[in-house]
Amino acid sequence: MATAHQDVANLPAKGKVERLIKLFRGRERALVMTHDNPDPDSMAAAWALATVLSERVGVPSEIAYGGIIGRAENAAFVKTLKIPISHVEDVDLSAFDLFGIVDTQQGVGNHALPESAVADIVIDHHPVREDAATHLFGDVGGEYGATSTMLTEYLRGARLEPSPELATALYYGIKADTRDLGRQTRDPDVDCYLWLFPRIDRELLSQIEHPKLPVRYFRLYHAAIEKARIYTTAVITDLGDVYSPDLVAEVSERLSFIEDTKWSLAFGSYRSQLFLSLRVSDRRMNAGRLIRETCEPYGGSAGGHGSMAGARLPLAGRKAQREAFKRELVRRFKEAFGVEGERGASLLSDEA
Ligand SMILES: [Mn+2]
Repeated sequence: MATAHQDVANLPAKGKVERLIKLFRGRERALVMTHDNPDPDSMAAAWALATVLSERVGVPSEIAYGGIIGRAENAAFVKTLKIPISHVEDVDLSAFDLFGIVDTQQGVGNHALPESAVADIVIDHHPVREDAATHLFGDVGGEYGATSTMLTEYLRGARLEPSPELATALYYGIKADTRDLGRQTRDPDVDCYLWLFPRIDRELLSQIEHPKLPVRYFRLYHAAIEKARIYTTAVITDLGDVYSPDLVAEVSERLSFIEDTKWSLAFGSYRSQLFLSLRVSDRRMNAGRLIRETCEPYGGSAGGHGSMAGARLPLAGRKAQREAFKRELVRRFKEAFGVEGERGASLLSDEA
């Protein structure tokens, strides 16, 4: 049986926009939500969807996020492009009669939409995690390296010319999610990237890509390198407390470049939650599945795809209990990486 999301996903972009108009014209006010601790792909996609809803569907739309925007590049992204995004705590949810979420799905749990509210619109490039047929409009999965690519197609289907700021946001969203079109990149990503390029503001882009960094950023990196352990093909590092959860992914990504490693795991705590980020450079492995299976028994939420994945888990108890919990997690991951029993070596000593 074809589900609603397959229906929509198979339509050309113009048909998707027409479907949005058919379903939602006449609604009063829309709120589009990113995933928590949003990355540029998520924010650009939300902004573009709000633009389509406002300009073509005729529903005034706003965008919001949960968690924090911590990475310097992401903070610069919001500031430089003047992205009109609010924190969900500053938003009166009862003022909206249309809800969308992008770059995640309702059941994944890493978004601030209350459980009582069902998203009317879900647009996400990650593999389908739930029956999107429960949403009036679900465009999920497909051949996309970024949700920003999907929304660029919507703009093109709607014949909407993006502002230089929105074009730059989408361009950077695609660039960041696909690591400069080198990771999980499909034809539509390249096509939209090229379509956006003449429309972006290159000076703004440069400001976003090369931001000033706070001192604590370098301290965090210092700790990350000091604590990293190398096990034959894996590197694992415990960041302790982090000042922003999205730095965990950044460190995991950076350490994944260490030669001869194919697994990189970083974790750090922020406000009684443990954030984990996994990078896998072996195409036969699936980071998303592995992190879900490994973290499942501990509650929280997990998600991702082939080469990158993340999870967050509740951290309870005293320091000793938390440390024991982290050791248990490391043991499980080492087993999954095939390096169980190895003592590992410090990244800073010659034995590594
Ligand atoms: Mn994405």
